[in-house]
Amino acid sequence: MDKILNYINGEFIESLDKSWINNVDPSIGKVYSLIPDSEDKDIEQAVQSAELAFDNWSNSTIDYRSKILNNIAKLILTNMEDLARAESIDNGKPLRLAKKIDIPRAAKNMAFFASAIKHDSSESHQMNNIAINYTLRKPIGVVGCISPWNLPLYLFTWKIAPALAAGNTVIAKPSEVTPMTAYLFSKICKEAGLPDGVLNIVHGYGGKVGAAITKHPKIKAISFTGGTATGKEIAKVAAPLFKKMSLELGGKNPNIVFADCDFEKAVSTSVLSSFSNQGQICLCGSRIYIERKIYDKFKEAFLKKVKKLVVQDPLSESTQIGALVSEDHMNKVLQHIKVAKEEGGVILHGGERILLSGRCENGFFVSPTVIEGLPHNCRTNQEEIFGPVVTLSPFDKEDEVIEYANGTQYGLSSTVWTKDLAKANKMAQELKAGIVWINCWLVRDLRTPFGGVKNSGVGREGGYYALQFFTEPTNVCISLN
Ligand code: TXE
Repeated sequence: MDKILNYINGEFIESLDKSWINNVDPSIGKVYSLIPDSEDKDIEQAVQSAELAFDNWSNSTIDYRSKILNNIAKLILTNMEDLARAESIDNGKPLRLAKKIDIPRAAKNMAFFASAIKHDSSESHQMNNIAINYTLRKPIGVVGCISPWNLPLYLFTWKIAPALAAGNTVIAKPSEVTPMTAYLFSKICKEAGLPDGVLNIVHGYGGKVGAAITKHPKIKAISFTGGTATGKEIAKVAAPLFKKMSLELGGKNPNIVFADCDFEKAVSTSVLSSFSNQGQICLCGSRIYIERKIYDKFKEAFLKKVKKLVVQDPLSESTQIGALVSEDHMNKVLQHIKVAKEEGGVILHGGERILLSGRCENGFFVSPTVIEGLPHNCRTNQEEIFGPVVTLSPFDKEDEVIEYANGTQYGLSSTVWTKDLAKANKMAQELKAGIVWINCWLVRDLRTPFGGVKNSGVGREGGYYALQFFTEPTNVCISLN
């Protein structure tokens, strides 16, 4: 049985208690590896090594840090096949998706911030002949990065790259549900020449290791992606300790389709925004609002494509829908479908677990599910399901659909389909969301601000926003007299 190890002070070690957690392959429903069941004392060990490494790393040149991050990016691409296969086995996502999206984006995250740090700058403010101010931006110190299971290496590196580029040392925790690529990444970092102690990866349960990171007095900033409920827990602990927090939380994103849209593109992209990664992307458009006059036409065309989606062994090249990430999560999604039926929803397609034959006979597969006939304020349209489940609802007027779209606790992303760009820009003004895609979905420029409003989070990741988060500004004012 493979044993995943912590990466602390450049060493690959077990937890101090030498206890283990089972790691399950969701496509076959069986334990296939073990991860360290770490706790506070393992975090203490990691913080000590991060503290020791901080001076040299933070005082290193930008070119040096950039070179190391680029070495890591190149090694991720060199190890693409192994990393993609590991990600597919650990998460249940199609291997094709891991190869096309997850692993290339992890490399891109490292390369992007290797470049961004070389082009970063800070401002000065002149007070005529009285004084000149300049802003110093210094690394914070030891920072914590906690990431979820849906896009494991993609979101893990999305936090670690800017933290390291800015000169911080890092205590990082991947989800205990999908730890494998974080472990392989730690070996890549060692091979890339990252100095010992600069990055420390500690595996284990969120309530133990994640909580230990959040409360540790020497970890001065927390960058977290995960559920809104967990985000609240983290904020409760970190806020009184005056830690900086970046919280990327849940979403319940509206996908708004007007009659004057590019119909074919709206339908085909909506299939992707509904079911990519088994609907386990915080940016998925799980509430589809369709202008009434094309409702039936859209429903028919959408269902025709959904029915063709291949739910299969994630390692098979033809698979479009893989396994959900765990048995617990599958049961959570199936429970949401049960609630939808109780609320009066009509299941147009799917709605049940799929039992495959052969290798994946015990895997956690759920059919892509399409539901109509629900009011916008029911639980199914209010709560994040985070699985292959979408609802279809008609609307008549713009102000009506704006009210529906904004009518949840979340505000992460929205998608709008219309050829009338004046209308689209008016919608973007009125939608309460951190990201609005117009006639596209998941088109990502890493320089842009990434994050949500309301219960979808606090702060923004991406580009200089991330480098600002991982540094503290000091204003220096020099008299000119
Ligand atoms: O997230 P969790 P999970 C949503 C989605 C999903 C729900 C839970 O609804 O069902 O969140 O998913 C660590 N202190 N999203 O279980 O529990 C945990 O170990 C510190 C949306 O993955 O929030 C893991 O490493 N850390 C999201 C990380 O937090 C704690 C993507 C995320 O775990 C902790 C994923 C604690 N008390 C899920 N408890 C998005 N916006 O992309 C857990 N953790």
